[in-house]
Amino acid sequence: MLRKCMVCTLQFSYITDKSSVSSSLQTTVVACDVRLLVAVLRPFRDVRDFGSYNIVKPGFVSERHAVPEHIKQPSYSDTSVPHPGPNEPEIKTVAQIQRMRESCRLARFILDSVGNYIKVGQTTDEIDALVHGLAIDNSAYPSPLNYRGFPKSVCTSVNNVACHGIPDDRPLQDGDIINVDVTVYLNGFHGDCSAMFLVGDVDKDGQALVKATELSLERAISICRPGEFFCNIGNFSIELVARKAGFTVVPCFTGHGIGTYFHGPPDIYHCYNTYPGKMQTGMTFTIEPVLAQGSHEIVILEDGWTAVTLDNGRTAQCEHTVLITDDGVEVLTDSAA
Ligand SMILES: [Co+2]
Repeated sequence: MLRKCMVCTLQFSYITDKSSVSSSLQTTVVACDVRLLVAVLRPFRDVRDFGSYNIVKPGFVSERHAVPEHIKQPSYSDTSVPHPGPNEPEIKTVAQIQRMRESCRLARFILDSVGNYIKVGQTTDEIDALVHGLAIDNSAYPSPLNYRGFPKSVCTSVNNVACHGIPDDRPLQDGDIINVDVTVYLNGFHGDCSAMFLVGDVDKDGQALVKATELSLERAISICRPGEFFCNIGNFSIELVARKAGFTVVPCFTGHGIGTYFHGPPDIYHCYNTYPGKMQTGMTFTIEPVLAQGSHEIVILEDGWTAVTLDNGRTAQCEHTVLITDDGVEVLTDSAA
């Protein structure tokens, strides 16, 4: 989900009114100064620093696929505007949790099925058709379709596309890394997961990026339990793994609460943050870090969705929906679930 990140908020307060920035934030403001300098100098940097891969530009987007009338549709399927979610993180009942399990299991099944077909020459439009067909065949609505106007049934983000890539006619190339993000709406509940796939021979830098991203998600899940602060997902797991591996966390994409709504509270920040609140038994939310090879700065293209890195470095993302349980956490979108 796209949000204005905490880091950007700090930059903004610096530009408009320096005196309003408290002394405790001075270090961050200095860091912003350094980043500004890096941004100015970046055009002189050689893109080959990031390894061997193709820089992706959006292609032709085909017509969206139809959804048969018997499929239960979410609030936004016609209007593109979702009903608001709850104001606070929701504690789910046993019956609601069972529904979440079913939608999450289907999302994972579709993601795994599509992953088996990914190969050089396949277009992301073909991946979209597969995801759409599998959702419909299983009586589910592909959640991204028309969510705030998103034109297709799945997000496919390749190489320098950080998030929310729109499936199009670009054939996958040898050496691409691709994130496929599948969400389905089944029996009134959304289940959401994404994974990275390596296309053909991916260079060492790309492989290391994907590995670190997967590890950061694993670490984040490992700290989840009742009483844990949401902010520690970013502070004590994902940032540490990313930095140790030499990558940056892209702050503007957050995990989110999920249920009868696609996106709701809590916000799950993957970067250093002070987001308030603790996990409680019965909460369901996603964790979906995006790690970048270079700068964390992102540009949204004219289509209003495709988020690319400013420096053309590659990114990787992976995602699970989790349930907080009395003794820890259950990964609802795990392959084995
Ligand atoms: Co998500």
